[in-house]
Amino acid sequence: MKRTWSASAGVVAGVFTVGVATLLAAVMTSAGLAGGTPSPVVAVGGAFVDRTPPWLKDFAIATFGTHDKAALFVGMALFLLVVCAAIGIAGAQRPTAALVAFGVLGAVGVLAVATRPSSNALDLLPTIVGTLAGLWALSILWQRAAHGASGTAVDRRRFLLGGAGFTATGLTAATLGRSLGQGASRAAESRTAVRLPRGAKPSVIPAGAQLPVKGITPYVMPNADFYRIDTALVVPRLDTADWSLKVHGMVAREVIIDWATLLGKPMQDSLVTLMCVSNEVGGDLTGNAVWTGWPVRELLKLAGPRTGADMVLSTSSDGWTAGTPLSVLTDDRNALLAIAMNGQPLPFEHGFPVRLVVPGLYGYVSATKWVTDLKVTTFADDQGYWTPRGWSERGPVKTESRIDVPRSGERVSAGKVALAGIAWAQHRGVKAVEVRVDDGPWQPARLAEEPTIDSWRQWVLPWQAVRGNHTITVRATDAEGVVQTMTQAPPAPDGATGWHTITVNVD
Ligand SMILES: Nc1nc2c(c(=O)[nH]1)N[C@H]1C(S)=C(S)[C@@H](COP(=O)(O)O)O[C@H]1N2
Ligand SMILES: [Mo]
Repeated sequence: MKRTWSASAGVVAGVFTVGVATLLAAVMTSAGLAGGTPSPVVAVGGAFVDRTPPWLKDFAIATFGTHDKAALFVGMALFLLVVCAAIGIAGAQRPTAALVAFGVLGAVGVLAVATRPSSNALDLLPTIVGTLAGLWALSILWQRAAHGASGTAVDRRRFLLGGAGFTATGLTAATLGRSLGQGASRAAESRTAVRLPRGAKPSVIPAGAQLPVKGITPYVMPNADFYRIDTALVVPRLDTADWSLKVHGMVAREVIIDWATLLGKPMQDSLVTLMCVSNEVGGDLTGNAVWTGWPVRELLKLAGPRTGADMVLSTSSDGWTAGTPLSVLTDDRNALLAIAMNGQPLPFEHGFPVRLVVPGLYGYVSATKWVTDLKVTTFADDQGYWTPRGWSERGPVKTESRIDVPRSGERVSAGKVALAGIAWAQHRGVKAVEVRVDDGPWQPARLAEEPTIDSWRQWVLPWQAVRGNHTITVRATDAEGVVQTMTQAPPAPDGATGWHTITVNVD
């Protein structure tokens, strides 16, 4: 049997397995039969993401940006194809060993599904059925290959037909399964049906918060452009009818609040800049929006936190957690149970129907999307998702600033050029921004209005550009008078520091 024949038999069996399992998983999910993550591809990916060390996460975000999930799936597909080809080739000499190897591959998938949050026995079915289907395809193709590679044209045609049939079926099933999974129509309908209550205190954004500079980051980021970071390989699509949030742990009384009750609470608008701890100096993993929600301190007040508690562990529907200081959720800053983003129900990617938005803390310790559970506890007893993975237990946002205009490496014409960007020191506020050209003196930039200390602040400095290559550096000072440190630190464990520097070409 020719090598390419046996290798392609392995690959085809792999494609067939994934297709069958994906379709079955999607059907079960839409029928409401799944508890956790029945798709082996999503489960293996999720298990991988949960075990990603900080350096690899940094590398992935630095290299692929917000396409890191697509990159992971491509990587997994390539890995699977290579392993399946190898199994196919081995099968030419040792079919039993190869079948066992294929079974082991399936067992890895089953294990991944079984260890995902809230998985049940039924979730294992798609991977098991898919693996059996793959084994069946493999043995059929091997038989035909054994004849076809050396035999008559008829045998050859039978192998090719079989291979094409399994591949086409597998790919169709996978595509169908994916589109079924994304449909999640009940959730989409429930989002469309949301009538947002008017914010009791609508926040007015003064025109002066937005500087008239071409290319500057907009003061308020449109939802479609807002950065997205999370561990969810498939965006959770919850139906408001199924959503509830439970407050328990060190409380006087447990409280469960459902969607209708939450919607009846006095809502409030807050401008808050979210910031990812993985953001490099000069990076774009940050966004500012108007969030509408009910202050979480009001909900916590109903439950009555007991003395000694100092942390709230919030959990999402897909099992992700954040550990936030209780004091930050109960003080007078507006930490919200947010239901809207820039006047729209939360997009699914940003946590529909309800997420936490906490001014002053990085997202990984505060901004739980798809939030369904609040446990009042202590830092001594509980940890958020990223803490055992090498990230700091506490995550206050560090003072930073960024140059948006011109872009680094851009060519500009000599003469008057606007240098502009944003600076942030959430919940402290930005007092000053200074800019340095080459080795010149620090010059104070003009600051836009600051509607709230919880958001970033735009800055601009007119510059008389002269021919040549120039280095531009920016630094901010927070409202407490502390100047942004020049000491360079990587994102892990608690946020990058250093001055953002760009080079421009003036001609
Ligand atoms: N459920 C859930 N919520 C989450 C995360 C997550 O992985 N899962 N990631 C957090 C991190 S690290 C950040 S920076 C913010 C990003 O919010 P965004 O995607 O709406 O911009 O969400 C936070 N909330
Ligand atoms: Mo993050």
